[in-house]
Amino acid sequence: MTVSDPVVEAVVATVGRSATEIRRGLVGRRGAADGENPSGETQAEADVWADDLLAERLSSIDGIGQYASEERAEPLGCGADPGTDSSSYAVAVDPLDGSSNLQSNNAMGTIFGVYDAALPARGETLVAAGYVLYGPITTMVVATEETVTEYELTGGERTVVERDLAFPVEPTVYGFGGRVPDWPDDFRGYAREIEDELKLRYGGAMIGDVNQVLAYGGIFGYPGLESRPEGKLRLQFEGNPIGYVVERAGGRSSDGERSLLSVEADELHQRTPVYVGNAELIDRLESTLESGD
Ligand code: AHM
Ligand code: MG
Repeated sequence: MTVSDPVVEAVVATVGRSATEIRRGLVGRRGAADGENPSGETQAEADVWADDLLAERLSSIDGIGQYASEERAEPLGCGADPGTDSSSYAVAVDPLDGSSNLQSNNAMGTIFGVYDAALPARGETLVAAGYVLYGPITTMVVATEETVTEYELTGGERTVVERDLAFPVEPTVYGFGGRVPDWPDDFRGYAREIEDELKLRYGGAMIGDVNQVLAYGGIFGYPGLESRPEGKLRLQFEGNPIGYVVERAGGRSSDGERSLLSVEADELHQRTPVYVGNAELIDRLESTLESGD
């Protein structure tokens, strides 16, 4: 099943084909690279390598005017400016989400968002978003204006495993990032309630954790912390694309007050608290944070 917009289809096909190579290329690249990313985090060799590979391929697609990633300070201009040319899109990528899991050999992902605007941009300008999950099987979830589809990836080919992916009605699992003593009191109160209702599943890679929430129903969150109120995850590369996928699948996303897709984008690497999951759980979270209980 292909995506109807040819530029989006080219992005999806490129990420899908590259994923098999990225997975193979992780062997021997688990160590730290010399530099830090623009968020001040240590980069793994694999982060830098996957970014270079995706930059080269995605920036050569006709109709892509900007390539931006968590691993590079500025967007790469590679065609007509998506801010002024309506036939040009920008693509934002987290080449290896959860790359600290390389050390322990746990799940990781690749995230992408296709924006009909110059970056940084609000999530409302996304025309498609998705992610690859490097689990026991390599899968890809793609959300467009029309639908959400899950594929299995083998040898560069993508095979549909689920059409019209939708949130399970009954929530089952939850995962919250950050250390409990660093959580603000109101979020801690909410988390205590959730602990009594759902089962903990947290693996340290947002894509692995969000994919479980999509499969079983529930909530994933990386809250604003006492030590860092803006949280850890980045709006352009993580919050927006995942918010788009979750909302297209019938769930809700939030920064604690509003949909992630309506958060104002001021800086390319800006961070945001991220909450995604079944709508009623996100509604409840927003009411709790609003009342400060
Ligand atoms: P990364 O994209 O640089 O690897 O960082 C983001 C990751 C997310 O995948 C995950 O939700 C979070 O960081 C885990 O952080 P923590 O180790 O604080 O639980
Ligand atoms: Mg990430």
